[in-house]
Amino acid sequence: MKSVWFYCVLGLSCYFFGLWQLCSYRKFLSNMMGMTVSMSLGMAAGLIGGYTPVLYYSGDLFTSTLLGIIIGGFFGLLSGIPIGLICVLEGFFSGLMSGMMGAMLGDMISPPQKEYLFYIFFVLLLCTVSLVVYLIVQELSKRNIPTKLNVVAHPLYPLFLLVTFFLILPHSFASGEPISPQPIIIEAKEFAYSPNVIRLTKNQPTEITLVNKGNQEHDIEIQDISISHLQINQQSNHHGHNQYATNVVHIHAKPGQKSSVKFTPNTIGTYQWFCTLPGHKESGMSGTLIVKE
Ligand SMILES: [Cu+2]
Repeated sequence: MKSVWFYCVLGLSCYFFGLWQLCSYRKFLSNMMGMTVSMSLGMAAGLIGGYTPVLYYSGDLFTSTLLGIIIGGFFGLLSGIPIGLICVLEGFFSGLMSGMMGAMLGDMISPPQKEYLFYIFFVLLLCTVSLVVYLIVQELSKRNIPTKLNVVAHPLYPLFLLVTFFLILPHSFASGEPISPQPIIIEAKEFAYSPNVIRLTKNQPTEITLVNKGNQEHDIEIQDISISHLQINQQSNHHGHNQYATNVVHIHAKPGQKSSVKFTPNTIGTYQWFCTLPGHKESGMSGTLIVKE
């Protein structure tokens, strides 16, 4: 996930450039314009800033949202400082909101999609900063003050932005690679699983399908495993809902049927799974799941 940091650093540089311009030319902006500009800057930076904790606390919605609020609020507050106290307050709350949105959204999507969302947030931030600079340039030109920032008012500037966006487009996004989960198929019969050892990669979406080739009902239960984005796809099941985060994976299939679940394992380790039907585990229906880095 190196490229995520790339967008973060690039986004932060853009933000501080915009903030610097806002500080330098504050006196040429009306109060209304100053407020709007600082709030937009705070919100755009809050989105990307609030999103970063997700890189460390994926699956822990509370921590990532809390940190998102703090980081977003900080950027919003910072954006309001050049304008005044009211803007500090306004910026703080708008940054807080967008930080929270960024963190929540970031935690709900699957890891390969995170990069795209970072990219979108970055584009949003770059556009906001460009617009801020453009507004400043307009005010300066009204007063006939020469500035090097005129470049953003150049007709070719949108073209420059387009080329930039294209060049930094996430590679896999540009090549159209589908974001598909790693598929695992486990067959069950009386009283064994095949295979009975499976290996998954941490933070990579997975789809496990249980194919029941036996004459009795069978299931797979993996307990005490930290997972997120659980999606259950089975007809005859009382767990027929989507859960955000849990620590149990349960797949159940009637004789001759199959069921599948999608989830993302969050921590490395070795886990045991087994069939919960009475006596099946003891008869040999158990297996091992290894989650590696
Ligand atoms: Cu069984």
